[in-house]
Amino acid sequence: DPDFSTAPLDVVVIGAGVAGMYAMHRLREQGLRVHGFEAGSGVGGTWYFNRYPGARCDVESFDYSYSFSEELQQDWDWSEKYAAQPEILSYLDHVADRFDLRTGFTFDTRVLSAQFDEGTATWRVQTDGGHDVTSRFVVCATGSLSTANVPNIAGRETFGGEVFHTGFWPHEGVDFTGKRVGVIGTGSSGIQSIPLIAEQADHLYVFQRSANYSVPAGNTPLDDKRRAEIKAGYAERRALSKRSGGGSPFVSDPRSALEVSEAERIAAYEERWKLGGVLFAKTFADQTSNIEANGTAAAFAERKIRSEVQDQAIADLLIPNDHPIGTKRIVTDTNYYQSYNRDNVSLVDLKSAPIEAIDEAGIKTADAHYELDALVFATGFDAMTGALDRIEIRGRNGETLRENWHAGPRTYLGLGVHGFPNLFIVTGPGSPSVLSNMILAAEQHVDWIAGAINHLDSAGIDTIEPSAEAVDNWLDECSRRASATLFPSANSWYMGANIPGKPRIFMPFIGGFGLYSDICADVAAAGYRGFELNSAVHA
Ligand code: NA7
Repeated sequence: DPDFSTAPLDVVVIGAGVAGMYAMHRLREQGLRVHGFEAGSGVGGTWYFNRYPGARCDVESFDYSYSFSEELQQDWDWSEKYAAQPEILSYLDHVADRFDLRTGFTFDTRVLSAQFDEGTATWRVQTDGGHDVTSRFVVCATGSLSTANVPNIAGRETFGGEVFHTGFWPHEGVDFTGKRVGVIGTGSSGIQSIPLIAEQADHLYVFQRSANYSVPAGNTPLDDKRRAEIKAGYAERRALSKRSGGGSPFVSDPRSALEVSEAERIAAYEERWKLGGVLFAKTFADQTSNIEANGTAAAFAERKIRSEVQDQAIADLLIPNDHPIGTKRIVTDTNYYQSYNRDNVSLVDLKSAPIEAIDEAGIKTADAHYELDALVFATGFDAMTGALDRIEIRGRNGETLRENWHAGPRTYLGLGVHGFPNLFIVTGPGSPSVLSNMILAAEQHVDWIAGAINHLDSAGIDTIEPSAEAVDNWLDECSRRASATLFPSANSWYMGANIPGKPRIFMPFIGGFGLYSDICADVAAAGYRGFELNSAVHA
C-alpha cells in the first residue's frame, strides 16, 4: 500500500472490474493520486467471480473490449465471436499488466464505509483490512450485478450436499460427474450453465419459476482473416457502437415490425436469430414499445423453441408467458433448449408447484421431493443498487445513501447523488449501461468523471454535487422514457422485482447509449449544468 497518512488522496476507486480498472488508468494518466480497493484477489470483477461452466459474454468480443488504446485493440486476438469467461479474464489480466494497474489496488479488501466531511471537503474511507484513508473524490465502480441474491428458502442451511452460486464459483472448478444436481434459476447464468452441467451430472433437475427467452449465440471461432478484417475496420465499428442504443455496431430496422410484409418480417427475424443472442430484441424499432409488434417477435421465438424441444409439453413450459420478449434481457445460449431432449434432464415447473423447503437431502416442492447431491443457485443479483447498499456511505449531514435511496435510487445522469458531493458512480442506476455494452459505457462514464475532476482542479473548485432539482428532473426523464416502452411490465431485475421488498422502479436510462453520451457531453459543455460547484473550503 502507498503511504495514506500524508496528504489526502485525490481519488479512491472502489472495485477493480472493467470500470475500476479503466478509472485507475485514466485518472492516473491525469496526474491524480489514485488508490483502489477490490474485494477479490485479482482484477476482473464480474469476470473474476462468475466462473460457472458456460459463462460467456452476450456482446461480441471485438465490441466487448476497451477502445481507449488503439495499440491494445490491434494487439489482442480474440479466439471466438463471443468470448467465454476464461478468455475475458485473461484479456483483463493482460490489460492490468500492460497498464500496470495492479499496483494501484489493494486486493482481498472490501470497503466498509465512506463518510463525507464538510469542513475539509474530503471523504474518509474505511475497509475491512483496517485502512482508514482520506480522499477528495470517491469513484464507485462497484458493478451492477455483483451482489449475489440467494433466496431465503426455508431450511436452506440444512442442505447436506454441496452448494454453489453462479456468481461466486470456485476457482478450481466443480466436477458434477455421477451427481444429482439441482439448478434453481433460468436467467442467463442458469441457461448458460445448464447444458454443460447436464453433460456431467448423473441427473440434472432444473427448477424454473419463470421461463426466459433465449437465442442461440451462433458462436464461431475467429480466424486470422476475420480478425484482420475487423481490426481494419475498428475505427468505424467503434464509432457506430458509440452512437448506437446498445453500444454495439448493430442498428434496428427503423420501420415498425407491423408495416413490413409477413415474409419480410420473418426474414428479418431469421437474420437476427442467426446473428445470435440479445440483438434479437432490437430487430425492429418498435419491438419493445408496441405490444403487437412485440408479439410478432415472440411468436417467431416460440416457433424456434418448439422446433428444438422434442416433448411439446416441456416446450410449453419453456415458452415465457409473463413478459413481452426483450423486456427481460434475452439470454444468449449454446444448446440450451436441446438440453431438455436428454434423458438425464428434468424441468421442474415451480409455477405449478413452488419450492416449499430445502432439507438435508434435497428440495421439497408442493408436490414432490427431489434428492440432490449438489445445489446450484443461479438466482441472480441484487442488481444496480446492491453493492452500494452494502457500503455505509454517508454524505452531507450524515445522511446515508440507503436513506437517500429508500424509495428507489436517485441520481443525476447515474453519475452523482444530491447530498453526496464528490462521489461518482460508474454504470449506476440512471445510466444506460446495463442495457448496453458495459465496457464502452464504463469508458464513457470514467472519461466524463475525469473531465469533471479536471474542470474542478483547473478552476480551483472543491466540490461538485447534483442539485436536488437536477436529480428530480433526471428521474422524471428516466421514468417518462421507460413508460413509453414495454419494459416496466416485466418483473425484471431492471425493475428491482427480483428482490423481495425492493422498490419497483425501472432503474436504467432507456434512451440509448449514444443519446446518453450526448446528454453527458452537453451537460459538461454547459459548465456542468445541474451540478452545484463549490469552492467554500479554500475560500
Ligand atoms: P437473473 O437473470 O436475475 O435470473 C435469476 C433466475 O433465478 C430467474 O430465473 C429467477 O426467476 C430465479 N429465481 C430467483 N429467486 C428465485 C427463487 N426464490 N425461487 C426460484 N427461482 C428464483 O440472474 P442471472 O445471473 O441469470 O443473470 C443476470 C444478468 O447477468 C443477465 O441479465 C445478464 O445481463 C448477465 P424469476 O425470473 O425471478 O421468476
